[in-house]
Amino acid sequence: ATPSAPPAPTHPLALATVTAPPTSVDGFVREFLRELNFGQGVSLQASTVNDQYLALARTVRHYLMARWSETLRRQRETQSKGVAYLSAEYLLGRQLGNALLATDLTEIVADGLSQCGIELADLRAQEVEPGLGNGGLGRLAACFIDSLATMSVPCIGYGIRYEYGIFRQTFVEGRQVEQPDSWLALGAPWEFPHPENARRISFGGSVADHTDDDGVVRRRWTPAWDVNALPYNYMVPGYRNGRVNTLRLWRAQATDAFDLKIFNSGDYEEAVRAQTFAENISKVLYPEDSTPQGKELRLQQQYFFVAASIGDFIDQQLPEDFDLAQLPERIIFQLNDTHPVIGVPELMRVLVDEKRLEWGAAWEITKKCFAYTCHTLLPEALEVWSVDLLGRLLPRHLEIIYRINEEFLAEVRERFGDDELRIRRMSIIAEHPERSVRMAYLATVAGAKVNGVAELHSQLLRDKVLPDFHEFYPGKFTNVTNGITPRRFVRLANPSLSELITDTIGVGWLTDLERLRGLEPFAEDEEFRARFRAVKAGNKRRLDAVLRERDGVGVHDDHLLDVMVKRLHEYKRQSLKLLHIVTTYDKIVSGEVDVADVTPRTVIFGAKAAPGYKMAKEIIHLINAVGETVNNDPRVQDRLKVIFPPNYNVTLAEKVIPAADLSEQISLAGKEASGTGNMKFALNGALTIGTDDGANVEIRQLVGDDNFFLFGMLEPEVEDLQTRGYVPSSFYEADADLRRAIDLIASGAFSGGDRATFEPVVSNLLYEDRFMVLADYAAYIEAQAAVDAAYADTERWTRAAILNVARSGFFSSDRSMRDYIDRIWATPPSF
Ligand code: B1H
Repeated sequence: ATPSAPPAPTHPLALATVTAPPTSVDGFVREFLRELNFGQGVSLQASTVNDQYLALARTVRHYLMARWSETLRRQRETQSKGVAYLSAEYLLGRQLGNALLATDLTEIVADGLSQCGIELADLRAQEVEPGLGNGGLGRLAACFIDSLATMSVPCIGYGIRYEYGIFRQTFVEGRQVEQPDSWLALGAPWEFPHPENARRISFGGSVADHTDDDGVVRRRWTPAWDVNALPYNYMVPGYRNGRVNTLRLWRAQATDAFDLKIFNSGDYEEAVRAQTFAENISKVLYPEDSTPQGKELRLQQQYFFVAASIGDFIDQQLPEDFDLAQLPERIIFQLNDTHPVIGVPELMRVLVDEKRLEWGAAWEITKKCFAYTCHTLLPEALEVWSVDLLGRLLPRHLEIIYRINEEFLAEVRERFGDDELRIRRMSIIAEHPERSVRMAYLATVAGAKVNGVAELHSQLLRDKVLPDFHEFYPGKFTNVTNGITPRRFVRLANPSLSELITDTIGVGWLTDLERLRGLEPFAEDEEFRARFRAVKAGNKRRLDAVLRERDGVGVHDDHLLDVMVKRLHEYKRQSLKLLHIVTTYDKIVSGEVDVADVTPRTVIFGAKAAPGYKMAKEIIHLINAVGETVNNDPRVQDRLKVIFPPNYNVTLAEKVIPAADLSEQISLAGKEASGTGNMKFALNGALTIGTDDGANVEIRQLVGDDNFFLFGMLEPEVEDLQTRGYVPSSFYEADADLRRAIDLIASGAFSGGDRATFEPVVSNLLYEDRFMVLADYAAYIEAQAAVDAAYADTERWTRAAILNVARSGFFSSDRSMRDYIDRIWATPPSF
C-alpha cells in the first residue's frame, strides 16, 4: 500500500521558521526557568549548580538555534563549495563562554542569573571541557572551525565522539597517574544525537570478483563484521555574524544484526561482549601526541570516523541527483595529519564499487577532493600501517592502495626511468622492517595540495621529509602557518587586555587582528604602559586565585612568571628548562650568587606525558622533585618557585597564558613543526625565549629581534653536529655550571639522597640526548641572563610586551583560514 501523504502544516506557528527567544533580561529569565523547570525537572529553589548549568547551556542553545537552522537551510539551497575538515581530534575547551560571546549575551545572562540569585561565573566553572584531543593538533582543529564559522565559510568538522577524552592527570608522590576523563558524566548539554542517521561501517572479511546485474565484473567486498556510527552534532557559532556551522562527531554502537545473531545462538554473554567490542571503537582517545602507536583499535577508529563522514557527506549533504564528477566543485576533504588518510581509498571504494564509476574517473575526482596537512618532522611520528593488519581489517582498501601505488610508480618510472632506488624510496608500500603502508606518502600522492604548518616546517618538509615528492610534484607543496582564534585566546581568556585594546584602538580587531598594529605607537605612551602592566598584574592575581583554589599553591605577583606549557616530549626539552632552574638553585645554595640579586621568578610547568612514554614520565617526576626541594629550601627565600599544576588543559591555559611574562619555546631547532602556544603567549603580552624553530621564526621576524630572546643552534647547525657525531658528555665535561647541575641531580639532592631515582634521566642526557639539550645549555643560560636584565628595566620590558601584542595579529587563525582558502581550497565565503 502506498502511504498517504501527511497533511501540510496549517497552524501559523508551524509555518514559521525557528525563532530565537527575546534578547532581553526578562526573555532570558523566562527561557532559563522553563529549561530548569521542564528540562531539568526542578524548581529554582531545589536546583543544584549542575541543574542550573545544564539549563543555562540549553537556554543559550535556544538563542543559536535559529541561526543554525538558517545556515543549514541556505547551505542546502546554495550548494556552495565547502570544507569537510577531517580530524581525529578536537580540543574544544569549554563551550558556554564562547557561545555567550558569539551571541553577545554575556551581560544579559549575567544580569538575569543574578536576579535569580546565581553567579554566571559559578555556572561557567561547572562545565567540564570536552578534551577530545591531545595537544596542538587537536586545538588547531578547534581554532580552525571557529574561524571558518566567523568568516562565514561553509564547513563541517568531522571527528570522533570519544566517551573518554584525554586522561585527567594527577600526581602521586610527584609521579603522573592517569585517571579516566568522564566528561559526559554530568550531562552533555551541547550535543544533538541523531541515532536515526546512523551509518553502518564494515570491517574485515574478504574480496572476490563478482558479476554485477549490469554484467560487469567488479571486485566485491564481503565484510565480516560491522558497527553503527551514530552522529552527534555540535554547534560552531561564528562570532556575531549570525552563522552557526556544524561539528559532527561519531559514536560507535553495536548493530542489531550483530548481536541478534549471537543472541539467537543463546549466548547472552557473548552478545554483550560483542556489544562492548563495537562500542570500544569510540571509547577513548589515544593519548599519544606526535608518536602514533600502530594499534589495531586505532586503525578501526580512523576508518570508522572517516567512512562515516565521507558516506554522510555523499548521502546526506548532496542533492539526490548530484553528479559525482562535480564533487570537487562542492567539497574539499582536508586531512588533519595522516589520521584520516584511509579516507582516500574509502572514497575510491565508494565511487568505484558502490557508485560504479570507472577507476580512472574516480581517481580524477579523488585527487581533487583531498588535501593533506602534515604536522610533524619526527620520523617516528610518520604513521605507517602494516600490510598484514590493513589487509585483515580493510582488505578492499588494501587492494585499492596497491593499485594507486602501482599507477603512481608507473608514472615515476615514466619520468625517471627504472631508477629502482628512487622507486623504493617513493613507494607507498615500505618493505622494511615490515611491509607497511606509508600514510603520508599516500596522502601526498592523492592530495591536491600538501602543506606544512609554519614556513620553516614547510621548507623542511619539502627538502628533508618528502624531497622526491617535491621534485615529482613541485606545485603541490605549500605552507600555511598555523594560527589561533583571538575570540577564545584573547577576548575570553584575557578580558581586561581586550578592554584595554578596545579602549585604545576601538572595536573590530577581534575579527581583523592585524588592527592590533594600531597599538604600536602606544608602546611609547607611559600611561598606556602603566595600564598594560596593571592588566598583567590583575591576570597574575586571577591566576593566583585559580591555583590556590585548584591546587593550594599560589603565584607571587611581583615575580617574573616564566611558563612552559605543552605536552611533555623530549624534543620540546622541558629538561633544558629544568637545568636552568637547577643551575639557579645551585648558585643560590652554594653562595655563588647572593640570593638578593636573583630575579624573583615563578616557573610554571603544565604537561601531560603519554602514559607509555617512560622517559617523559621520569622528567615529570624530576620537575616535581626539583620543585619540592627548591620551594622548601629556606636559603632560596622564595625568590625561585617551581609549580606544576596537574592536568593542564584548555581551561587552565586560558588562565595561565594571560598571566605569563615569559614564554618558553625551546625545542631543538627543526623538531617543532609550528607550535601554537607560542602564538597565544605573544598575543597576550609575554616575551618569548625560544629557538629558531617552527613558528618561533615568524614570531621573531614580526615582533623584532629586540623583543624576543633567541638562543641555540639553528637547524643546519643541528644537522651538522649530528653528522659530525654528537657527544653530549663532551659538553658536560667542558661546562662547569652544566656539570654541577647534572651532578646535583645525580647526587640525589632532589630524591632524598637516592642516586638511583633519576639515574635514567641523567644517563639519557649524558649518553644519548637525542635532542641536544646539553649542546644548547650554555646558550640558554646566557639568554636567561638577558631575560633577567631586561626584566629589571620595567619600562623596557613593558614596551617589548606591548610590541609583541601589536605585531602578532598575523597569528590569528582567521588569517590561516584565508591562506587555506587562497592556496588550497578555493572556497569563497558563501554568505
Ligand atoms: C602535532 C601531532 C600528533 N604534530 C600524532 N603531530 C598524534 C601526531 O595521536 N597521535 O598519534 C597526535 C598528534 N601533533 C603538533 O601539531 C605539532 O607538534 C605542533 O608543532 C603543531 O603546532 C601542532 C599543530 O600543527
